[in-house]
Amino acid sequence: MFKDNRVTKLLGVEYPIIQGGMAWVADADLAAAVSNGGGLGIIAAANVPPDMLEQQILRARSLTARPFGLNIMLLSPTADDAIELAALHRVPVVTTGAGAPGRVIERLKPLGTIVVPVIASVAHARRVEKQGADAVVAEGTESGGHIGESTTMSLVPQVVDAIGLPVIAAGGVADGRGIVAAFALGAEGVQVGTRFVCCTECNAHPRYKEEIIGAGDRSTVTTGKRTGHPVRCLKNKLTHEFDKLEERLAEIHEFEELGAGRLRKAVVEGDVEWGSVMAGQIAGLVRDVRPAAEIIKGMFAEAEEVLGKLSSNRDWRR
Ligand code: TUI
Repeated sequence: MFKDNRVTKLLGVEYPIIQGGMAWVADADLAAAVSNGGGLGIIAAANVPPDMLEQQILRARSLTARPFGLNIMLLSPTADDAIELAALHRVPVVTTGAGAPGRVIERLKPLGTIVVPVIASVAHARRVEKQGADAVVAEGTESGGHIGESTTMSLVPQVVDAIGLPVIAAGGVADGRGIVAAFALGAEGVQVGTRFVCCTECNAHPRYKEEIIGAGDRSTVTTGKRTGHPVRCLKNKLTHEFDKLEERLAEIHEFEELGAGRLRKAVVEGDVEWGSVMAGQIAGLVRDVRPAAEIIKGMFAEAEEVLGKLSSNRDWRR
């Protein structure tokens, strides 16, 4: 049911699942593991200096013969360098986040690159369709990191009805039930972030993974709402400080100063108290660290099982 649709054809993958372009987390090792597992692995360009990003692209090529992608965070000061590296190395797929991807589409589409913007509203979905995007990731507010306001449940069907492009659902998907739910809303693929942080091949600090495994349904919080760039992460001492800024209606620069370097602190140094432990609301469902290929196979096997039980009216709960 899930393995042959517009998304698998477009991306040249076995399963319609792509890995979120998680800054500091999504390196060549993680991307290659996801691609080798039959999904689309993604290298995150945000915060990576151009020479290191080039090394990451070459490393991914050496670790997998399958397609992989590059995520370009449009607010990043090195976004234009990342676009040029994607062009130079003919990276098959580029996803974009946190902004308007017009310049990415203009530069890369003529080279045959598949461009898949991450969007958080119907208006933005319509705009990128007109600009020539190949598909969109509709990202609900359940997601980790920088988020929009709509939930996956309400965003996905509205985007599906508004555009003709394939829609990939993101936010709140970490198992087979989430895949079935996304497809029921009209999505033809899923983007998964938080679940892939807890895979064997992910180089995030072990304490980062442990925090996600220890999380429950109410463990995340949205920080920086006042800045216009809200970010979802696990509650800790840092988010408590952000709450205080929010309460006293602090200036934007105070948020920026408190937030500087915090994601690196969590992912690389493992400082899960004072670092920014970005994760989605579905963190509470993640219970173990397993190889990426196993996660992907398990998710789609469960999706088939759930679908079979739903259509035969049997109790599908575990
Ligand atoms: O980009 C993301 N998620 C991210 S980026 C990121 S890196 C970061 N590091 C430190 C502080 C803040 C961020 C962590 N997580 N997701 C894709 C996404 N894009 N979500 C929402 C949007 C979005 C928002 C507004 C896309 C477009 C947009 O406006 C477009 C327009 O045309 O105005």
